[in-house]
Amino acid sequence: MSKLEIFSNAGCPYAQRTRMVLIEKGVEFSLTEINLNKKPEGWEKISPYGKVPLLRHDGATIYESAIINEYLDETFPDPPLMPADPVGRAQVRIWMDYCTNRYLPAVAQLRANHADPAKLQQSLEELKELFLFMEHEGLRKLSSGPYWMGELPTLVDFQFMAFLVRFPCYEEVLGAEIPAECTRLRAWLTAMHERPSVQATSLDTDDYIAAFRKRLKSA
Ligand SMILES: N[C@@H](CCC(=O)N[C@@H](CS)C(=O)NCC(=O)O)C(=O)O
Repeated sequence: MSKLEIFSNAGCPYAQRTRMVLIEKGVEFSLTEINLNKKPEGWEKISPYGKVPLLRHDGATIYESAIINEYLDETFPDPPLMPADPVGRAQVRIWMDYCTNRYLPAVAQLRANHADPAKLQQSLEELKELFLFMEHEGLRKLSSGPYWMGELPTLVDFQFMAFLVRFPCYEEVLGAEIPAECTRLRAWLTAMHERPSVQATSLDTDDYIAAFRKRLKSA
């Protein structure tokens, strides 16, 4: 098998997405840990955006985590992480887009408003609406679980999970919560936490929380 090389950072959720998919695929790879506070000399020549994750494979350089993950799924089709039917694949992409363009901006708003109680409350309400939408328009309509699209995980599960493993930061520090009526979402989270790929790539929750507090202080 030709060599797969991933440039990563242990604390980066985007890199975690890709490491989870590599583990799910069971492919061999070498990992180079990049210190993002002191990037190695010549890094800009390796990574066009200066970011992790970045994959090198067969002489190609692939970057942007969601694109890397689709590349990995096409290159190593077993086990498949995309549904076989075009509608299913479209649904996966709709919810991956939701993660990037709706969920992530909502948690960014929470962080930005953390010091203003009224604005924080408003951001918490907005996040709650997003979770309810994920529950009712996504999970409940698409499958009976345990994963987003049914009995087997697909790319959308890893897309979200890299961020949901960090959700305890928002619960503990900012008082966010996944509404009790989001039973499918909660069961999804439990199922995802049990996957070896998630366990192998996640840090300790206390470490996430400590890093989060530091990040808010320096914001
Ligand atoms: N959209 C990118 C985001 C990647 C990203 O923001 N990576 C961060 C670490 S979590 C990074 O490398 N930051 C370094 C920098 O921007 O200089 C992806 O999905 O891969």
